[in-house]
Amino acid sequence: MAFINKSAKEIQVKIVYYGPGRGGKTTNLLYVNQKMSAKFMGKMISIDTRGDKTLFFDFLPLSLGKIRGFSIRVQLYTVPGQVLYNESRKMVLKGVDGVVFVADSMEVQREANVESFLNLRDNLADDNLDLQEMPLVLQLNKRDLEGSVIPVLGEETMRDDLCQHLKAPAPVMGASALQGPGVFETLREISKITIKSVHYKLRS
Ligand SMILES: Nc1nc2c(ncn2[C@@H]2O[C@H](COP(=O)(O)OP(=O)(O)OP(=O)(O)O)[C@@H](O)[C@H]2O)c(=O)[nH]1
Ligand SMILES: [Mg+2]
Repeated sequence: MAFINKSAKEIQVKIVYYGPGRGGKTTNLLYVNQKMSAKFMGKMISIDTRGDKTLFFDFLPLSLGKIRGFSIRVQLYTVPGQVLYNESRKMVLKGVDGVVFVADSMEVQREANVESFLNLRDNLADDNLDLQEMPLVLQLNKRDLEGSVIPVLGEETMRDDLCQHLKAPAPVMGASALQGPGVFETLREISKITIKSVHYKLRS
């Protein structure tokens, strides 16, 4: 839930990285944690992981400077993508202000991407939130696999698979969370549209 402290001049927003299991949500946060200057970051916390599977969530708090005199604090969370852990996903989603949907470019994950996107929509609806109104960035991750032996989905196909469930298209970012391209672009975009939306909501 966005939090504005007018006397301390601080705005805090919650951004959740959502998507199918092994799609690269945790890898996004690890990359940010590795590359961002420590003075803009708190400690990254991973609650309950098994191998590279998140069982509950990861958390990374960031300070992104000031807008109109207000300090901007952004809390990044990841959900566990494995189908089994829906209750944990619902818990992590509570009070979300913006979502990065991390889709997996591997062809074998085509259905899992769509299933996870519809699961996001349903879990938001259970909390009286509407996916159509949620600040959202679609990240097409693992683009580094293009040209490798692993069959990869075309960006258009992935975009269409997801955007057919949206009334208005969302920003789409190709990325490789493992190598870095697209990670900060995604973070910048989701931060921008989330803060804009929170600001707008609080004014009206
Ligand atoms: N080639 C490639 N591998 C990636 C990329 N991003 C993540 N991976 C790999 O995919 C595997 C799963 O990544 P995670 O970040 O743990 O995936 P997750 O979405 O957090 O998975 P859950 O926690 O189970 O939901 C790891 O072995 C990563 O190294 C990428 O951009 N390219
Ligand atoms: Mg994870």
